[in-house]
Amino acid sequence: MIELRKVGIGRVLVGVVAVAIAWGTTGCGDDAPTESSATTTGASGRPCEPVGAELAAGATDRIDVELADYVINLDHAATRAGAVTFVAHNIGTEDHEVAFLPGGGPVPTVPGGEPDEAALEAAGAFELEAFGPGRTCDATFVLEPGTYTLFCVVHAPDGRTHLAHGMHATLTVT
Ligand SMILES: [Cu+2]
Repeated sequence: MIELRKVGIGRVLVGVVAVAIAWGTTGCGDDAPTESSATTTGASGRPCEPVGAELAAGATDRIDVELADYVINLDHAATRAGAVTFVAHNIGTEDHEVAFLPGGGPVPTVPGGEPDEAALEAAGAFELEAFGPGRTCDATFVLEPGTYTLFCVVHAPDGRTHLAHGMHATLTVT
């Protein structure tokens, strides 16, 4: 019950600050690359769709996030509660996203390894949508204290998710 209550709080928070990118509303995890609309030299794949730009001016921390095939590296993995800007750099060769699971721990999956969309939605998961190699994309979220699992469930060429290839990290918010 305690876990459920925590998740409920996270969901309310997300509902306030990140309605537009709530889990399950955007076809997250779709692996089909869209036609490139790159305007930056060397960039490809999906364009960046920034999140929370209106919150960025009030951010109290900036975390640089490197997205590689298939690793998420945070330049620091602990921060304070409040508005936090994530500057995500896709240095890999595939599209990558940054999804957040409030409460931390393993990302729920269904048999076969696909993300459990219903469980993620119930947990208040939210995300910076996938964007292509060579791109940098910003997302600002208001974070409550707690642990968050950051992960990517874009599909690799082998059909498995990037998460299944180990693409996840942990962020601690105090
Ligand atoms: Cu990825």
